[in-house]
Amino acid sequence: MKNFTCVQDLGDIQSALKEAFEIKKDRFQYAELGKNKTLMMIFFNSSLRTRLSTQKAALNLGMNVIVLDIAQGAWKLETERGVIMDGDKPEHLLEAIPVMGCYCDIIGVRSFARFENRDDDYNEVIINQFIQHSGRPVFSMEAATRHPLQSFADLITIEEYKKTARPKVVMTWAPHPRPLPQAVPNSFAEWMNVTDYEFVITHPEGYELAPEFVGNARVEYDQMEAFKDADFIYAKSWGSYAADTYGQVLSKDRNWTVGEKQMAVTNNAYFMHCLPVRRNMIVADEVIESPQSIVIQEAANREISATVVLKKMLESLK
Ligand code: AN0
Ligand code: CP
Repeated sequence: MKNFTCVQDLGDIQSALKEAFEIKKDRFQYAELGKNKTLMMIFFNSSLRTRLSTQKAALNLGMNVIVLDIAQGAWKLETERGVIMDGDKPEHLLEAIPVMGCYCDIIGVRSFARFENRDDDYNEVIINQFIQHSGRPVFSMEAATRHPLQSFADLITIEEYKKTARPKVVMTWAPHPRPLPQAVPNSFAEWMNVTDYEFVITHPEGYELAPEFVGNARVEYDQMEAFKDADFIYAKSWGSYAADTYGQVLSKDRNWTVGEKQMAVTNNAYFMHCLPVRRNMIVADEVIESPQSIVIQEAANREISATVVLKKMLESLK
C-alpha cells in the first residue's frame, strides 16, 4: 500500500481485519520492520488521539518519529498557487512539502476541511499536494473529507463487540456549538458500506451528507425510529454539506443529544464516538458513563489501525 486516504487503499477488508486482530495479540511482532525509517507527522489542526496513537504505532514498528505542528513554530504557509506573497505567510506549501519529504520515509497529514470552498475541500487540495510533491508515501490523519484511521478503528471495535453476524449500526447527527467537518461521518459511512451490516444514518433535514458517502445506507429523519433495535449507536456532529449552506450550523436542537430516552429503544446498543466529545451536547453523561459506552475501547483501537496501516506502508517501501 503506497498511500492511505480511504477504505479502498487498504485492499480486502476481511484480511485487513484479520491482520488487525493478529497485531492486537502482539503489537511488537514487527518491531524490526521500521528500523531506521522515519515517520513525519504534520498537523495543520489539533489532535490528541491521532497524534498519540499514530506515534505509538510507529514505535511498535521500530520507527523514528518527527512531529510538526504547522501552527506552532513552523512558518505560516501559503497554500494557493499564483498568490503574490506580500502578506503574513513567508513560505509556500510547494517548497515546504518537498523539503519535509527529504527528512523522512513516510508522511502523515492532518488537514481538516476549511469550509471556505466546498470544491477545494472535496478535491482534497492539501493532502493531494503532499501526495504529488513530497516524493513519499502519504497517509491521512484526517483530511478534508475522510478520517480513515478512525473508521478502521471503529470497524475493529464493532467486530469485537458485535453479538450477531449482521448488527444494526446507526450513525446519528448530534448538536454542537460550532460547525464540524464531515470527514468522520463520511468516512464511517464509507467503511460501513463495505460491510454487510444493516446501516442507518439519521439527522435533521438539511444535514444530508454527500451521496457518494451515503452509498447504500438508509437515511431516516426520525431519530427515535432509526434507533429502534440498534446494536450500535455512532454519534457525530457535522456542519452542513449542502451547496448553499456549506459549513454552517443549521440546528442546535438538543433533542438530538443522545440520552437515556433514545438508548432505551435500542437493542441495548453500544455507544460509540470518535472523541473529542462535548458532553450533554452530543451525548448525556449517563450514556457515555454507562457500561454500554465503548468510546475508550474505540480510541484504544486507534493504535491497532495505525499499526496495520504503517506496517503495510513500510512493507511496500522495500
Ligand atoms: C474534529 C472533527 O469533527 O472532525 C476531529 C474529530 C476526530 N472534531 C473537532 O474539531 C471537535
Ligand atoms: N478521534 C480523533 O481523531 O481524535 P483527535 O482529534 O484527538 O486526534
